[in-house]
Amino acid sequence: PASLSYAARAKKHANVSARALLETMELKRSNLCVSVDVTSKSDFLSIVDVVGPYICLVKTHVDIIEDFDHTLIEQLRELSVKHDFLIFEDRKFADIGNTVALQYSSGVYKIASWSHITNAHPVPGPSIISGLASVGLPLGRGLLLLAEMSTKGSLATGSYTEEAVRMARAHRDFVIGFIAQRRMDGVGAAPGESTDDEDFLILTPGVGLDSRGDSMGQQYRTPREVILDSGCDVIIVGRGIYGKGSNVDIQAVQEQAERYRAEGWAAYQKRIKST
Ligand code: UP6
Repeated sequence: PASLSYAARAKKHANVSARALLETMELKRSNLCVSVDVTSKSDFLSIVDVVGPYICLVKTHVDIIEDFDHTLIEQLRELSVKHDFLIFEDRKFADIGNTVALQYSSGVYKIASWSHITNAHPVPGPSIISGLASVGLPLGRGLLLLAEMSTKGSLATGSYTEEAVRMARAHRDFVIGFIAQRRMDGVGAAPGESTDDEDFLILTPGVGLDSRGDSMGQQYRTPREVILDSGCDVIIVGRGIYGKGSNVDIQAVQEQAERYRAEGWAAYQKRIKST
């Protein structure tokens, strides 16, 4: 899949959300997902509105918003229609099937009702996928497994990563890909097992153009390293776009979104031409 265009992959993908994401990427010429990790509703919405034209996906941590109420979700959905992007709640589920099904469907946030894509740690084993699928699959949602992390000293390496890919391979109707730092094609496959027909999307956090990390273990690579050298599909950028201070400079946010979109797309074009 690394050498195929997003459009060609969209045509073949069986999952509704994966297909919609790939189509949006092609249409908007964007493999940029912005991670909007701010704590006020008004900052959140103004950032989403200004980056909207440049992105294929918005990533949320809805539980960090101080003044959350469901008008936020309504406005986010309106913006997703206005600018044509999908929504990814970065919930990182990690519990038993029954509990994650409740956390996904219910509570204050009702994530499944508005988030096209969410993610889970594979640590509980395959039951986390069936628990989430019982809620998400009838709604046409997609799940990403965290096969690797961007942080220094991450334990998600080696056989853990391989097991994550095997778990996904057994649930390809609902698991559409991974949070990872590189392509996972064929990872963990048995000798002689053909994985040619699988197409997992790789969404990659830890992306920055002006910094190599933060003081809390985050590590950054450039869009080119991520998309061209490592074969990932979507760059996830947070502070590189909305800044670090408490005051959001909306003009600067727009400029950075444009810049990251252009970098990510150029790296993708180079990749599909070079293979
Ligand atoms: N994230 C990572 N690394 C992972 C998984 N998820 O950074 O391995 C998430 C963080 C944050 C975003 O929860 O929302 O991606 C990265 O933000 P940043 O670009 O501001 O560092």
